[in-house]
Amino acid sequence: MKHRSDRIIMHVDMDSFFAAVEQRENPELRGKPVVVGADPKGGKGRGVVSTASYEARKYGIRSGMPISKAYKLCPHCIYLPVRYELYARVSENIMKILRSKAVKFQQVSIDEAYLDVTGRVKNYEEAIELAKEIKSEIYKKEKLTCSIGIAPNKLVAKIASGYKKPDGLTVVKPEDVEKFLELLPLRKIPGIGPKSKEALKKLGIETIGDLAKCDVQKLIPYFGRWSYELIMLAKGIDDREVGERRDVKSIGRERTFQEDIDDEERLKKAVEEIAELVHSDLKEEEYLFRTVTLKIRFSDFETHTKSKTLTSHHDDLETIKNVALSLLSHFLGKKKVRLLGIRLSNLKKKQRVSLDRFL
Ligand code: TTP
Ligand code: MG
Repeated sequence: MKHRSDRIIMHVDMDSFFAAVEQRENPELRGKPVVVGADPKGGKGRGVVSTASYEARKYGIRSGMPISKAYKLCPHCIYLPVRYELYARVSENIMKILRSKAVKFQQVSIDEAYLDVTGRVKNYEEAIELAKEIKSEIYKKEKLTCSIGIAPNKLVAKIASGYKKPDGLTVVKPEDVEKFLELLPLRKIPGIGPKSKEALKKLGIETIGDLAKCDVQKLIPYFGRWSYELIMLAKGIDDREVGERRDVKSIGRERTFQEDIDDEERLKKAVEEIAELVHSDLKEEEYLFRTVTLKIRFSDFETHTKSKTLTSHHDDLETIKNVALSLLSHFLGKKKVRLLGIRLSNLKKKQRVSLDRFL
């Protein structure tokens, strides 16, 4: 099997996210040890730490730790409750920036995402420039720092983003993957927890490098079919695509043009044609929609989406066309367009006349 090392993937992870947002909101908290989580109630509190600022991590406080233990480690730390809605709003702004930089985009949690930037950048040097641009745009707009890993696949990009934190930028080119992973502890590989670690230790395997070199037959009794995968990962081989998680509740089509277009009439015509395709998918699935999203990618790969949610459900082609065209009008006259897409969401299954009632 041939494995791909021709992609350039970024993993972006915000630094001490909840605590950093709190420090941004209240300047008095900056530079101080802040713990976001359950109320410590003078050491008697139940519940856990959501996250701790880097200043608080110096005392050994970590995400998931009982809040009572955190309090013992640092009674004078500043303890704050979780304000999830605030962080979710900030997250949305950040994801919007990240999505606009990627050819393929996948948000994996409230504060991290993968970006496939292959094609948008020609090489790792350009990828580094793009990563710096992302960091400075996030900082300018949201006053928050992030850490970025750049690598030929998701696995290595993820390990790289955590390699130097906070405010890190770690680049692992294809030819450096093996060397980068070799000395790292096994727990850096997602899926290897304390139990697997123990089993591997008995086999004399302590680092990712040991695992990469090991004979798969040795692992089979312990890990079964997963053994092959494990060795692949240790070698830094990972062909998983970066993808917007399939929302089964949406129907979409997109088109990349043979050549970039800036002629308005042609763009409008393309929107109408895509609308027709989406409409026929919609009919096939027997759905009604309430939200129309237009996706546009310019010739420099900058990508935007804009949505409109209607007050009631529809299923007709005219509505799709009209809404999509009005969304398109926001983007006209800017730059040449490389791709257009339409997605329908907020779907509802068409009510079938039940056989009972029919009879
Ligand atoms: P992480 O990215 O794992 O952690 P972090 O952003 O706080 O710190 P780092 O600089 O190491 O990336 O998680 C993102 C947010 O998710 C975190 O700010 C709080 C929340 N979270 C929890 O609520 N509980 C948990 O156990 C973890 C790990 C995270
Ligand atoms: Mg984070």
